[in-house]
Amino acid sequence: MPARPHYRQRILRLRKILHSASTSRSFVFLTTTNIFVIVVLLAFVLSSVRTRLRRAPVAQLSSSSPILIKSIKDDKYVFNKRQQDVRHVTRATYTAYLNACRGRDEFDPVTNHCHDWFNIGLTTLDSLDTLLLMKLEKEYSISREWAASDLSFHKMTKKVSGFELIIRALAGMTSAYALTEDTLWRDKTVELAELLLPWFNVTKTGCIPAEIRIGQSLKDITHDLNDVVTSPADTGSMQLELRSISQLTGDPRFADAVDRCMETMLASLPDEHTVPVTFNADTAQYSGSRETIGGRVDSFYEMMLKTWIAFGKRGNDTYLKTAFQSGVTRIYDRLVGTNDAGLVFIGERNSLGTLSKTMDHLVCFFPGLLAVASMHGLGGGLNGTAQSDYLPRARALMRSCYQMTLGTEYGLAGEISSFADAQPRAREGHDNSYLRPEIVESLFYLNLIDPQAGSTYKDWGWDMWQRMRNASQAPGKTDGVWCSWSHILDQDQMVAGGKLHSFVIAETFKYFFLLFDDRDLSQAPLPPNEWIFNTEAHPVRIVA
Ligand code: DMJ
Repeated sequence: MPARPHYRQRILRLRKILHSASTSRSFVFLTTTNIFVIVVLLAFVLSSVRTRLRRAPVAQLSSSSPILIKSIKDDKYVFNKRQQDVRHVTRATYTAYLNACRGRDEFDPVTNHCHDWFNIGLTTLDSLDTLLLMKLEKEYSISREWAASDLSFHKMTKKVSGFELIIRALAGMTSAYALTEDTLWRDKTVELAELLLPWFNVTKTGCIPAEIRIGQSLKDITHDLNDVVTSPADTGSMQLELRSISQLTGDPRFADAVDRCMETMLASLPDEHTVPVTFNADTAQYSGSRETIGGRVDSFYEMMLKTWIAFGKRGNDTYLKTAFQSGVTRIYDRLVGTNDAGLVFIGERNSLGTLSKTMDHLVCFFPGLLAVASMHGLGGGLNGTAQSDYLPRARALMRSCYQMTLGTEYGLAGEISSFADAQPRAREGHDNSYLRPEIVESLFYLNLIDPQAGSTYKDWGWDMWQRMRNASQAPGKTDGVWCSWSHILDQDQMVAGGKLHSFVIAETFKYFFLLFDDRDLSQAPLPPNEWIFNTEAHPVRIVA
């Protein structure tokens, strides 16, 4: 740092004096003024060093940081034909987004309309690691350039979902940093995490409210407390992400905040049922008699297990493992049914206690999660054969989820499928396809983890992909640009379009691409014994 101009002359004078002091005994010439100048200079230097330490690297990497040192370019593996097709579709869809809506959150591939809810180019932040894994270098570097020059979190002027911001944007950037070690992503990650942190201090439990305003001063934040009514998924699924920031920076505040919330949430869980759908972040009370592991609850279960695994299954985290295991027991006691064809489903129990004969697309993350749990020794481990063991349960659910895609000609499962008949089919009124990831996500895990997998799950995935490939093409667009669909039960009624959710590239395409990889568990990129994917498919390295 250059000395301020008005100090220059004094410094020169001091130099002269010190020089003559070294050659003669003229040290006595150090006058009071000069001593004063030295003190001021020292104070100035010290304070600027302190300011630097305060501003900078929160981002100093702790020595145990689980950073992947891997140049994706050096990876010699050649993508096979199936992967190349997924890559082609990803490139086409992402390019259509860039052309129509670069810098905007999401887009409709049919109309080219842009949608904003965060105002931070969400699709870009959510897609980074997919682009890297697929070596879509041009698309990645356009995205990086945009982020370096235009990404500003202060453009988030409206209330936004803290959960979605964390699982998609924050985690997207953290993973991009883990894969590239590009400090742009580290700095942006830390900047956003700092803006999020005050929101863990506004409720009585220390849990983040459902909706937050980024960049608002803490004084104003307290006016938004009607957002304390939230859901277990929204509030209790960010431990992995925030702990990772502490791992990255060596600063424990992020982990402390989210751990405190999670401990409260688990300590207040009601005994008899599965996790209720509503959580009050002020009173720590759960409410709602509907029972489900679909929306509002899903990732709460997922993150108990994944956080326990990601941070080395340490003793202090045993509460997460135990909560997950008793959650699985409750789910099987309360929500599991079998249809006439013997297909197992996880339905919903309503306030009268009746179990629906349905399964949500969102629920199909669960077979994959059970497989991960068994790989880490839970529920009978990889050799479990008992009915209540996790891997046999995962296989049975996986079959049902795959069957949900066979209910229409197109390989598209609806938001909710009915299991009232032998063949599950999208339920009327819920027969929309947003190209969600959960079924292929579970296929990806089962394929790598299940010792009995053979080619079954890959074959199912390929069958799904081909049928989706025929059905999902956006009308009038370049080959490979996919879009959402509604009314998928009836070919004549099907309507293309609506916003393409950022999770399609972040998750659906990524999981297909990884499922089709020919390498086995020991060689696989991002194998599930070394990496944990957050609920939006962003990889986090497991701490050994
Ligand atoms: C994703 O944003 C995440 O997987 C989330 O946990 C729930 N659902 C969507 C995709 O369906």
